[in-house]
This record gives sequence, C-alpha cells and structure tokens, in this order.
Amino acid sequence: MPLATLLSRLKFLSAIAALLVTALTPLQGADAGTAPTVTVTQAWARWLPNNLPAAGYLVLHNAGTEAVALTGATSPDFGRVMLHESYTTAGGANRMRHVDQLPIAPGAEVALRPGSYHLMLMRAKHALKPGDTVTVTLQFADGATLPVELPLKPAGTTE
Ligand SMILES: [Cu+2]
Repeated sequence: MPLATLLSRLKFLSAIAALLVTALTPLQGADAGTAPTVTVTQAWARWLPNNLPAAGYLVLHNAGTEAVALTGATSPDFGRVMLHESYTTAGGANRMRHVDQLPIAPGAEVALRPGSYHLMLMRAKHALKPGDTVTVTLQFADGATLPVELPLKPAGTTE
C-alpha cells in the first residue's frame, strides 16, 4: 500500500476514534471543573441554504449527582453560536428566544430538538453542505466545556 494511502487511512481512523471519544467520554479531569458527568448523544445540525443559520440538536445526559447548566457554545465553524428556544405565540406565530441557562438535573436528560431548544449556528466561516460535520464546544455554568461533532443534515430534516 502506498504510504500516502496508508497515512490517509490512519487519519480517517483517528478521526473516527476522536468522534467516538467525543461522543462517549464523560467530562473528567482538568476540563471538568466541578461539573458532574455529562454525555451527549443524537447530535446533528440542520443545514439551510443561502447562508441561513443552521440549528444544532443533541441530547444531554447528566450522570452526576449535581445539577449542571448548559449556558452556550462556541464553534470553529461559525462566527456566533447562541442557545435558543423555539416557541409558539398565543397568536400561533413561531418565534425563538435566547436562553441564558438550560439546567439538567442529576440523572436527567434534556433534549435540544426541533420546535424546542437548539443551538443557533450563525455566520458560517466557510462553505457548508449537508454531509459535512461541524464542531461545537458546549459551555457549562461551572466553566466546563465539551466538544461535540454535529453532522449536517439537509433542510427539512426534522429528527
Ligand atoms: Cu434559533
């Protein structure tokens, strides 16, 4: 096997391994602050055309004995990331509002999903398309951070 092929395969495998580690590794050690263990599953983002903001979705699980709170996120792929909540007004209009803190009780799961909480991924720094993967680093109230990979799904994807 040519060296270049071998190297690209190794790079691919290590990327997969990094993804698995990101998805499965609880917050621990120096990065964890005082945060109990938080894991993320079902992470994805809905891509939209014309540079419209993408929406990031995931499920947070707090396996610790203390409550934690998601306060926001950053991303190397976007100029700005905000924590939002979609809601419907009394008049039936769809709106969203900024969320300062999203608490997760000990042992509880909180879902960011269409029609509810989401990460608003704004000002993409480079061209993105469905099938690409973006990185979002979740930020928690105690200073802990957790990087997550979100595969981009096409506009119209709802789950
Ligand atoms: Cu939003």
